[in-house]
Amino acid sequence: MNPEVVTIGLGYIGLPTSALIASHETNVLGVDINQNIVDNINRGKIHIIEPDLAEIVSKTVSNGFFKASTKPTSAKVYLIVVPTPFKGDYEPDISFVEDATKGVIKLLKKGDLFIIESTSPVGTTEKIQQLIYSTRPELKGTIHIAYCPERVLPGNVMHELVENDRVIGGVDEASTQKAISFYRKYVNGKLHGTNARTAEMCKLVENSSRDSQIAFANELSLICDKADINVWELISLANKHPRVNILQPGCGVGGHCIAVDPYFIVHDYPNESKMISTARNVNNYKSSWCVEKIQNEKLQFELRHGRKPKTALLGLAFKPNIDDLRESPAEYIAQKVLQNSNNDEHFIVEPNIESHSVYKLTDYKEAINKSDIIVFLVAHKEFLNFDIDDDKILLDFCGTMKKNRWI
Ligand code: SAJ
Repeated sequence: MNPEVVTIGLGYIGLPTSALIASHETNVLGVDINQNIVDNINRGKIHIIEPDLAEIVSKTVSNGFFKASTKPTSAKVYLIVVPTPFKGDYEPDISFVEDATKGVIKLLKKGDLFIIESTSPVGTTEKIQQLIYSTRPELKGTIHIAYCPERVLPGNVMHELVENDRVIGGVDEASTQKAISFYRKYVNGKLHGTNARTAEMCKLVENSSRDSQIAFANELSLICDKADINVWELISLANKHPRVNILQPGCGVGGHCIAVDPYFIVHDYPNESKMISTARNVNNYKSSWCVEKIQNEKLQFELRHGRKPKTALLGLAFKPNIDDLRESPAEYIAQKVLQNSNNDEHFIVEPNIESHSVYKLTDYKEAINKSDIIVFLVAHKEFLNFDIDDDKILLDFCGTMKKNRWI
């Protein structure tokens, strides 16, 4: 196959993006360092759970438009969709983006389009431009380089990839326009052109904004707990105001985006990002607060009944109705609660995964029936409107029941 598009990274975003492009009868070569992922995709199978993705991958692989490999080959468009983790002390690590770039530098030729989608600190695209031109100076000014962050919601990726607006920032105007005309073939949403630095910051700001808004809701939940006010009712009433839209408190903020991206700003602009950094701290603190509430309730039960309670911890994923445990506050809470305590005092429940590397999972109905204390960590659909005996103690940190004493 002579691919028109090479995507580097076949994860939560790279794989759906590759499949979408291939579904438009464009030859796509998806590249990943993991041989198992590559083999799996070439058999038409997928390694992540995402609605509608399996069908599109199976179809595009079987009709020959989508192929996977561990090595890139020459193409017209290169999309970098690899992770950008931290080194320690929340210092962004762009080495995967650099390595992916190094892997295609020798393949680049005049007229090619090189796009980074990976969430990146401001200035990354310019650094990568330097990297390309320092290795291949003869290409200077002849290729197009742009940054276009993904902004899809896990669980709704195939729809949002097509329908969401995109922000596209080139290292120069010609690059911006070339990238816009590329995405126009696959995206129905509006395509907004800007420069690379603004596009990079835009991605970080979107998720920092959501993190700050969730922090506000989480802070309210702490205040309401002290003030003996039902925070769910309070928020629903405040939101009746035409210009107020408060989000929902939870057991913390997880996932590989909102709990992570704000640090890209805080690390690079520590003196200017006080609010963004405080929001992170509030959301992290909310998880520790939940651990304390659970420990406290277990202790009180023991004092009252002269025996240790059985406790059901409901949900491990980072948000409702998904199987993704990345940066999950619920998993963190379970780990803390189980530390130094007897495992058979607890039932761990996660209906969206079959098994966990550390915990034995229990069916939610069994866990609820057999427990004295029921802790709602994630508002999975299975847990909603579930009738629970009055004699059980409920700790609802995610608003499943909306009426309990704790939030
Ligand atoms: N959460 C709350 N209360 C709320 C909403 C969410 O506590 O009212 C929690 C969730 O339980 C979860 C975390 O926040 O732990 C994040 O969940 P989410 O649904 O807000 O977002 P993600 O991480 O699944 O996806 C986000 C999205 N960004 C925004 O909505 C601004 C998505 O569009 C991005 O593409 C994605 O991050 C990403 O890849 O950056």
